[in-house]
Formats: sequence, C-alpha cells, structure tokens
Amino acid sequence: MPLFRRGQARRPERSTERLPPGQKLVRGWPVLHEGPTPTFDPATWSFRVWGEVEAPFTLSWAEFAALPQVETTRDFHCVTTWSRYDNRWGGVSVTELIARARPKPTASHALIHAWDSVGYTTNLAWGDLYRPENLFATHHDGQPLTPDHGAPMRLVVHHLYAWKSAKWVSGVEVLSADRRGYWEVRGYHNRADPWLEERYSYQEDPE
Ligand SMILES: Nc1nc2c(c(=O)[nH]1)N[C@H]1C(S)=C(S)[C@@H](COP(=O)(O)O)O[C@H]1N2
Ligand SMILES: [Mo]
Repeated sequence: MPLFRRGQARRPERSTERLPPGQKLVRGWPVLHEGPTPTFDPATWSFRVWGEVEAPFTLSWAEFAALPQVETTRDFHCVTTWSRYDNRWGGVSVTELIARARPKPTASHALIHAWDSVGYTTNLAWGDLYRPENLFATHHDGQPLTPDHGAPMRLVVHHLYAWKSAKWVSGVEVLSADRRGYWEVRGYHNRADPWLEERYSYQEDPE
C-alpha cells in the first residue's frame, strides 16, 4: 500500500486489480452519512439545475419520476475502505438531464446540493460529473432506494470515492470556478480517484 506524507504529491500507478489499493470487499451494503436520514415528501421535493446555464430549471417529483430510465452496474468504493461490487443502479442519465439546462461554455465545475439537515454538498470537475455513465439514481439492484441510501434520488459517480455520490440530491449548481464541498473543506481530497488513492487533501498537488 502506498504511503503518503504531508507535502508529498506521490502518485501510485493505476492498479489492474478489481479492488482499488487499500480497500476491502464487504458483503451487505453499509450506510454512511452525516446527520439524520431525512424524510421524503413527494409534494415538496424538487430538483433544480442553476448557475452557469442558459436555461435553469426546477422539476417536481412527478416530473422527475416520468423521465426515461437507464441502468448501470458498477463497483462502489468508500474512502473508509469498504468496497461493494456489482451495484446495479437505475435512474436518470446525468448528461441527459443537465443538457436540458444548456450549460454555458464557462461551466467548469459543479456543486451538488442535498436537502438533508446537514446541507451536504460535494464538488466535481465538469468532466467528472458530465459523463455518460453517471446517474441520478432512484433504484439499486432492482429496488427503489431506501431512505438510508438516499431515497428518492441520489447521485452516482462510479469512478470516484462514494462521498462524491451525494444522497438526497436537491440540485446541481453549475460553476465557472471550483468550490469545495462538505468533506472537501474538511480534509478530504478534491478529486477522490480510488485508483490513485486520493483520500486526503494533503495529497493534492500544489496549485
Ligand atoms: N447527503 C449525503 N450524501 C452522502 C453522504 C452524506 O453524509 N450525506 N455520505 C457519502 C459517503 S462518505 C458515502 S461512503 C456514501 C455512502 O452511501 P450509502 O450509505 O448508500 O452506502 O454516501 C455519500 N453521500
Ligand atoms: Mo464514504
């Protein structure tokens, strides 16, 4: 396992194994989040895309639930070292939905917002969010998400540590400059690639 020290920007080689470095396979599906699990109310739920876009919009739950569904099956890696293989996610394509807002050429980053009482956020570079396999997921292994796992909808960004996959998503703020989210201001890595073991902010390259 590679060792990181403060002030050192070492980059291990990308592994050919299925389990990223420093991870352990779990059975079952752990629940991990800050604060209490919020209660979904379809009458008040909304999803909004705003910021560096030509056409900001807000959807009700009825409108969101009527969108075309897609599926992906991927592994899920939490920075606390558990990994879960073969998660079958169902939901709405991130690119398809965000394209409706017509992002401006200045769109370079996004901050994902949650409607939980913590006000969880997480930031992504545009190229990490706007990927064909990313989902606003409503289903997992064929079942609707449970409240603990983000019901009715969570983001799923398969290629990064799971803290980037915000639960209880309320919207996407499209940005022209990076703005760190909840964990990213508390010492976690800005990018969070599990294959590069990008766990902590002290591993980031100096600007
Ligand atoms: N709103 C919100 N989303 C969140 C979190 C959180 O604290 N709040 N924790 C993240 C972390 S650290 C992980 S590992 C995954 C865990 O998802 P799970 O509980 O469905 O396994 O959710 C992510 N999404
Ligand atoms: Mo996590």
